[in-house]
Amino acid sequence: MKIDVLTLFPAMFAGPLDESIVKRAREAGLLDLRIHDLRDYTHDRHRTVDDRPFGGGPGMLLKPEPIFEAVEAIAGEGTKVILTTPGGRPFKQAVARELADCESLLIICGSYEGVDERVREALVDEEISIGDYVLTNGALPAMVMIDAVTRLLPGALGDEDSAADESFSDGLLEYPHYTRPAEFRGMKVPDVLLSGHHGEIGKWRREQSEARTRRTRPDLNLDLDLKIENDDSAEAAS
Ligand code: 21W
Repeated sequence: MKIDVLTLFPAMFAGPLDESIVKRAREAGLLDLRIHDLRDYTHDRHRTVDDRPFGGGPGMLLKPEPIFEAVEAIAGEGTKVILTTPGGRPFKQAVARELADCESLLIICGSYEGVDERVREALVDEEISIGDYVLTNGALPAMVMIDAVTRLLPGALGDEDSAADESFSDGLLEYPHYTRPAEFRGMKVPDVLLSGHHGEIGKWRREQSEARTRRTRPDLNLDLDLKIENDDSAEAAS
């Protein structure tokens, strides 16, 4: 997969995408990632990328010319063009899966108060936000999306990581994990985990996952109630 990023802050991308799984995916040729400086697509002495909004008001907008030039130079026929913006579609795991199926993405990082509307109208296929909080620009959101998408590329995760992912796919939060020692500073690992009874261990983990999900993510509860009922009936039937 190819991902191009258009940003005013290319230096922010050095580091997060040169470590861990994303680094490995790039080295393995699974991910071809290229960071482009929007200022390289200006022609004036001051490398101007922003201007004041028609109609007045505070703040500056990204002007259309450099973005149009950059997208026309970088994007191919089948490239999906994404704009990071606080008003975009919420980024969820399902969105990451959709994007991971694309051959080529171009992520335009929003900045300042926004971009000239003609960029959206003519260039952008999809606007995405990573959550309801205010950041300074779209560089971190771009990195978050790249990280989430990259680990979904076939071959990006080692076998152990892939297996661990399965336990998330039932929509519950993770149960508590322990490793050695069995007692640490007076804190004991729950007996059931040392018992060797795999049926009991599975039941305990399920209960812990459900309790945690109810406590910290009550917004997921509608789904959870249905799931628990369905799982119970499935177990009873088998
Ligand atoms: C912050 C840009 C605020 C524009 C109403 C009208 C990209 C982001 C960003 C930023 C404004 C994402 C205003 C989660 C984020 C991003 C910078 C709006 C004032 N209000 N996901 N105009 N959070 N943020 N400016 O901040 O570009 S994805």
